[in-house]
Amino acid sequence: MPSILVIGFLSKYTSSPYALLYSSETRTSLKILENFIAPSNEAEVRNRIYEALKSSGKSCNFIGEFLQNWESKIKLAEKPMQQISHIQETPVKRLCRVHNSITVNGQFPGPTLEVRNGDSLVITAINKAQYNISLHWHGIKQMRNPWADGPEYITQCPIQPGGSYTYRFNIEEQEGTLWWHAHSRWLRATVYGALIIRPPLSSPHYPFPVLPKREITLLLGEWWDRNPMDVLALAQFTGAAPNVSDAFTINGQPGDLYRCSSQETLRFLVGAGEIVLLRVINSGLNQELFFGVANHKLTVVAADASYTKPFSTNVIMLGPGQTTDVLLTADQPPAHYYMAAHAYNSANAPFDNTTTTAILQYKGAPCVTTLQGKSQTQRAIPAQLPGFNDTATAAAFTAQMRSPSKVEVPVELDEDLFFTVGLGLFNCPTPNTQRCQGPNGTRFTASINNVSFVFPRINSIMQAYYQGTPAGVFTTDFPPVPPTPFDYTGNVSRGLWQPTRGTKAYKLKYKSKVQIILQDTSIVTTENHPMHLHGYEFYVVGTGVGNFNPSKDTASFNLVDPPRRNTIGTPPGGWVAIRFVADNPGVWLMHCHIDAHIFWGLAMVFLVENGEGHLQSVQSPPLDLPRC
Ligand SMILES: [Cu+2]
Repeated sequence: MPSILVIGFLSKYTSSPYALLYSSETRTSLKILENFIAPSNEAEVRNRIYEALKSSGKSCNFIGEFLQNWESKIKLAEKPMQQISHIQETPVKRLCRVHNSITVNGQFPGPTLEVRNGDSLVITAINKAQYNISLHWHGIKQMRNPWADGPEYITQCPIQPGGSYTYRFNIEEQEGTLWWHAHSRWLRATVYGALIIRPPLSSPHYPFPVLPKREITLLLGEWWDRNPMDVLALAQFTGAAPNVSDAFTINGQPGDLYRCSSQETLRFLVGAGEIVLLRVINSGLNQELFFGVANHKLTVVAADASYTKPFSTNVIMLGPGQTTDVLLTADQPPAHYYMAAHAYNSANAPFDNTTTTAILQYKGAPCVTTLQGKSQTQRAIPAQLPGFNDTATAAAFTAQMRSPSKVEVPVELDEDLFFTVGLGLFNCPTPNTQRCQGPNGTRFTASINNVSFVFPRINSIMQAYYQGTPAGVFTTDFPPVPPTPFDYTGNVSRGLWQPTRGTKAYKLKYKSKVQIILQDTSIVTTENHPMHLHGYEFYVVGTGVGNFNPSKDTASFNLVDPPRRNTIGTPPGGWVAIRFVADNPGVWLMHCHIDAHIFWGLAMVFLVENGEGHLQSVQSPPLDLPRC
């Protein structure tokens, strides 16, 4: 007979979630988990209950019985729609130290938004922190509604301390895994969470070859053992590269391979033979990541909230901003298996070479008996990940992405844009001073088509455009091609390493058909730059190494079933071609999702003009839109 009944439920929508467990042995109820942080989904809640039972001294066999009989009865409380986001300082202990991290509702990572295609969301962000902040709903198209997109000084002024702003937007024709994060300097290091869009109730099934019994959301993050805003401020002062992170995390937890972490390593329970949908999100700031699960194949079924033609792989690679949904079949002997992520480092630059882990635990995984006669769980089986610089594996993985069937890709182009994407160095009048600690006494910078983007301060670009007051905020002379053509991936003359600064937008006519070649450069270093376009999804029609050659490379484009994404990496020392129809009027940021690069200027803005009439024009701004 099981001796524990779950009589209370966890709610992810209260500030101090808890579970009540009733013990028929002692006829007492046990309130646990009062201090636990961020119950983002049921699997995690089950895991936390398991951990609480373990630390309450129950034997492995007892816990096994509990899992077998009762674990499936634990359910999260039904939602009210998440409505209020209190942005506040919260003590978070990682790597043996407590930091006052900026969080949403005291949770790290922040609450998961679980919605359906067609839902309308109303989310009030109340800023109780000491920093200006804004929130971005990464991958949501925000049709005609740039006001809810979030990047500070692009579509809104940031929410000042003490202020609030209500984001109102609809989910239109989108399903899958997205996420939300702060879009203000480096605050997204701790202000982020998953945004899961399920199919509508009218047709609730996933279009997968097999249907999952469980879903597990994995937010891969980066942790600094100091205030990330100070890391950024130091780099901005010195001009050198910012310090790399001290840990990677899975749902906020570094896992077994870091100091003071293994007690809290996340465990996700799975029954033998079950099919699990893993929603993997790279919410890290600066690092592309390889992810894999020991001894398990992964079947990719979606990326960036677009379904893909299923394919099998041992490992996936995600740049910051990207998401990948995979199906995993629990077809291995009952045991504990590591789920792990570490860097894919494409650049010639320092990086965090640590590995984050969580554990996939089979129900019925055998207990072992220690010499002292205690029962305990087995060690987890390690995951095999590619080498840190294994570009071949990263490229082979990305190359397999396809849309499920034939899609409508723009063929006749109205705009044929060629953007160089890369780093640079600003020379200093007096090299090697405190403010010039970059290579050879310079300051790091980055640019697209030799323009290093400067975020405006007096107004957001969207507000200035809407009000007809662009002067002093932005200009519309962003170049469609590099001002000086050069051998982009060759040995670039030092005279081309220094871009100009500017806040330049590129105008697009409503419904124009756009192609952009994103060409990485070898200035300072070649690198995978995960380029993210706000307000759109685009088709990735081609990619290659070296310099893009239109006469040769265009012929190899996939115009039949290319994958649809919102973030795509330039191969290091190569190019990637994307296409979309500019049917969403407004001001939309395109930028590298490596935060170390965006503040150096690796960004630009598209200004998509209104079409005809109300339904092809930007909506009116909400009354509570923050002012600068
Ligand atoms: Cu970049």
